[in-house]
Amino acid sequence: MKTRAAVAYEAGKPLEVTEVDLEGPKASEVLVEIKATGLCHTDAYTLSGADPEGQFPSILGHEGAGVVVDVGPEVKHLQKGDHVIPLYTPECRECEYCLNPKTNLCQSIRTTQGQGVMPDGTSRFSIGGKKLHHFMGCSTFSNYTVLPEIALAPIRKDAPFDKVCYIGCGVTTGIGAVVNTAQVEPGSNIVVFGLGGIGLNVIQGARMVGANKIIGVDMNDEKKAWGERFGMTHFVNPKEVGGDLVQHLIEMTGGGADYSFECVGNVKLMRQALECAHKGWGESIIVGVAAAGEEIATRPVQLVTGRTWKGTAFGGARGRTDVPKIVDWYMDGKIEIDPMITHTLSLDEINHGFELMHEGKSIRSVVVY
Ligand code: NAD
Ligand code: AHE
Ligand code: ZN
Repeated sequence: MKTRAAVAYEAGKPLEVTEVDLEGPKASEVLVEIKATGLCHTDAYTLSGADPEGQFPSILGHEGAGVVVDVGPEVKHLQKGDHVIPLYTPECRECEYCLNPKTNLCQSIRTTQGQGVMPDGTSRFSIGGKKLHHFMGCSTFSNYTVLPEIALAPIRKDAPFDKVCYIGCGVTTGIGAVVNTAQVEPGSNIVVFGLGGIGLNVIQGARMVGANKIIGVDMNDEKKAWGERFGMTHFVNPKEVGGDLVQHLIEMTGGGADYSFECVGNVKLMRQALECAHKGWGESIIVGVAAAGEEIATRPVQLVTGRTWKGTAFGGARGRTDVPKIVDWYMDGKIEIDPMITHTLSLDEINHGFELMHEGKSIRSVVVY
């Protein structure tokens, strides 16, 4: 079939919206009509050329929601008409990782996913007979896409696609980092570096679990009001801190953060986030994705004296199990999504969405097909 998609032909170049060819689903695969997709900073990161797994030409996008329109042979759990959210972290429920309660990182299709192809090693997308790569196993910047069944979470039919698509990455990553990875206890003091589409969800997750001080750190003063809107209690712009930022945060938290979260992808901030964590027990969670070649550093004594450095992917969530629950949280008013979706665009306007992101003017832009 033909479908409209935004194609990333080359690193650092705008996407080109065009008609592409899409092959139907093979065994254990599902054809999905994507109704809406968010634009995450990770899409911009890969488009920039800094992602060692970046493949070109490709169809980016990994924060979608849509409807099953066809299923391939051997599909067991989904049928036409089901509403779904694509999962860049699938959940096969069979691999060594899925069977270990300590991780959400299903590895059953991770290798081919990173190569930009389906689990059988081929692509379903092409243009003029030339192969286009899939991205993060999702490629939601295409109106229709094919995914393995294990990479789709079924969701309730009354959930609005243009809002719950954000649960496909940003919402789950931020809230999950708090609830699953850090397991923040009520009364904890937390520091969040970067108040974008991920950091604000860390903030609302911290509010949800009853954190005490929720301190947001961002270079953009406009993020102060955004943070406060979702539960931030204090705002710090590093440019306005006279002395050392880490010392300042330690003083604000009365000895250090119980939990800190780096939601930017900057290795210097990762160090500051670790070092503002409380001696003896503070945990720092890396959420941001840093470019190839970047490395983190700290004095080992920071860990010797009881701080823990952790990372999280997709907020530690097991998608097929947890995503439907997060959709319920949204539908029940337990978490907010609507105010964070600052811009709704057509597919033709997708490059404008990336401009808004780079200019710091959006929290989330969503493309509605
Ligand atoms: P975003 O662009 O919406 O937000 C980034 C924020 O960081 C902005 O508010 C910006 O002003 C702020 N910032 C930039 N430099 C700063 C600095 N030096 N000090 C303080 N604040 C600074 O991005 P996003 O969509 O929220 O994504 C954030 C990061 O999380 C990205 O690296 C993205 O790739 C990553 N991410 C990781 C996962 C995961 O599973 N681990 C999932 C989604 C996104
Ligand atoms: N390909 C990148 C890694 C990027 C990365 O860490 N991705 C996160 C999700 S970001 C979503 O917006 C992730 O899921 N990581 C787990 C994994 O298996 O990659 C690089 O730099 O190599
Ligand atoms: Zn993302």
